[in-house]
Amino acid sequence: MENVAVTNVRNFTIAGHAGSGKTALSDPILFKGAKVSRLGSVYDGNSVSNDQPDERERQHSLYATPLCCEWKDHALCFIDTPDYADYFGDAKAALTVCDTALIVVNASEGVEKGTRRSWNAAIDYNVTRNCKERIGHFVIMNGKDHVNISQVKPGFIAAISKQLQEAAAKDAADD
Ligand SMILES: Nc1nc2c(ncn2[C@@H]2O[C@H](COP(=O)(O)OP(=O)(O)OP(=O)(O)O)[C@@H](O)[C@H]2O)c(=O)[nH]1
Ligand SMILES: [Mg+2]
Repeated sequence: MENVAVTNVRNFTIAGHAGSGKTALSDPILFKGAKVSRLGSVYDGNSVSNDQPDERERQHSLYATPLCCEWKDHALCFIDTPDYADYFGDAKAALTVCDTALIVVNASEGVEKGTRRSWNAAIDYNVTRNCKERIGHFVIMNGKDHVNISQVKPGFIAAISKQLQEAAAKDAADD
């Protein structure tokens, strides 16, 4: 990590609805980045991110967990966040300190309450404000093995983006 140029540091927050697979995305990133030698699993209770006893017991993230690894001359510094209502404050805090938000969406469920909440928080906290490239927010489609992939392609991401933009506009109008 100490040999990585500052310009090659990427930081992002992983947010989204509970159970959409935020932690299940975090563990393989660490594994692929050779930070850990064994792939962690929420289900098996050995996730790197869900490392607290109450997280392991409930199989849900309850705290924001900062993680890091290297990937192709880049440092990936990221935060896996909870969507559990009482703990969403940690997700908000994480979104205030990152350049980019990755919003994980379950392919079979589409936009859910927590998806909207995370998306809106990323906008509220203007996540891209410190990022010179203005990378913005990414939507990650997860759980593709749960659905017939031909059902979600083509246009799934475009449809999700449209739904999120409409939801953000509606939520703003309701405020
Ligand atoms: N089959 C399948 N299971 C998945 C996938 N992604 C996640 N899961 C499983 O779904 C469950 C929930 O995944 P998590 O990664 O804990 O979800 P999360 O978004 O971190 O949930 P919270 O921490 O509660 O907000 C776990 O048992 C995962 O193993 C996927 O793409 N396919
Ligand atoms: Mg989690």
